[in-house]
Amino acid sequence: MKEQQINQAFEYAKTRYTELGIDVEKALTDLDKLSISLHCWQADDVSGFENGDGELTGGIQATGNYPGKARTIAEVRSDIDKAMSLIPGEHRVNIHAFYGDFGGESVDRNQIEPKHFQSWIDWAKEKGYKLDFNCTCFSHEKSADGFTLSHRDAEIREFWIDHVIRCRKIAEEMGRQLGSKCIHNIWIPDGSKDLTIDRSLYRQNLKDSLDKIFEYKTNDEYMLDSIECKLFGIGSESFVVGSHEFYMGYGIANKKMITLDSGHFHPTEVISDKISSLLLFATEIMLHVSRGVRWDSDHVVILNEELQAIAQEIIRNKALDRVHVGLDYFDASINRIGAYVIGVRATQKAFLQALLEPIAQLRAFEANSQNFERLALLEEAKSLPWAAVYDYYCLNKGVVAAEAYITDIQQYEKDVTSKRA
Ligand code: RNT
Ligand code: ZN
Repeated sequence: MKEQQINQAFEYAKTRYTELGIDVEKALTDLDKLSISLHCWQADDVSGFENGDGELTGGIQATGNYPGKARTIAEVRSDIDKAMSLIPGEHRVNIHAFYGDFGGESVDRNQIEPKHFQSWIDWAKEKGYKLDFNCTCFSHEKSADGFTLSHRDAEIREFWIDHVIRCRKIAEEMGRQLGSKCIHNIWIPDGSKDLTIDRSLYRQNLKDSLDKIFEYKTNDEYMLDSIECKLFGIGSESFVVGSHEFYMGYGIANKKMITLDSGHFHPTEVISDKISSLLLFATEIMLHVSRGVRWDSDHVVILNEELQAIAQEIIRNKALDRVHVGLDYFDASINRIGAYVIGVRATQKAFLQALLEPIAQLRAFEANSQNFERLALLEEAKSLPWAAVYDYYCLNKGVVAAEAYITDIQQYEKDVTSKRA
């Protein structure tokens, strides 16, 4: 698409939105505030860089064997840089503990320290990214039987408590050095394939472990804690210790942020409808935007109805500054850099659509019980020229507009990823 074309289409879009009382420039300023946390684990199928066998366990799976997966930290960073160059705006990178820069040494999870993440911090500083962080309580011999913080064995629980506290300290250091609060998210795989009798024992253990973890007080200028629930995983179909009720209760009672992952509920249950409830009781929330398909919770994010609903709920609630948006999916069957770019651009488009909604008019219809009018305007809003506004946003940010990123990624594949054995 030519620059002139983009500008012309934008001018038309602006006129159209103005007719509806919508300020396009304001929408663009707001969109620019949406800093999306890009998960580092799409680049290498959640393998990490420890010295082990790298087998992914914990009820999550990256299926597919598309060539070109990142094999080193340098390759992950290069792929993320490439993806970032095709995404307008300023964003964050979400790192997992097993992506530490261990320099070829075996460093167990209860030995990691901020120094193992200094090269990530330096890279982020250089590129202008902010960082988020996660403890890694899976793909490890001490999680092999499916339990970590809720384990029956106190020694195993202690190991993981130690790991998570270390991770919170690392997150604190990331936030301090980068001058932006780092969110440390706790997700554990704990659960079982089949009927479990003593559910309360595991949940009591998890509660006690979390209490111990949070006894270490971090500086909340530098980091924020979040906890993530799940309904079921692969191999933990019948019981998951950290259910929605568990973390919702724990988070509200202990003032910890709750992470809602869009793939972590019953296939017909959506997180968009949880946002307005949660925001009444929590100051901030974290999202793992994903796309569940049947049994899988982690397909590449696309511009579907639920993504649009998530964005609408945040914008209609004026909660852009209270909801942290991160992505979480891993598709090993397509070009992995392409997977990043598709997901982030889809998320931005959903937010832009929401920012361009004729909300005042819709609210007025609703208050007047004009429900036909409300539905009709919602339908019309879907086909307003928001895409022209997104193209213009890309152009303004010096990023290729529309489908042009496809050839860019093909070129990177040709030059870089296809050469990886
Ligand atoms: C797993 C959770 C969790 C992970 C990452 C790798 O179901 O969604 O957030 O995807 O920690
Ligand atoms: Zn998640």
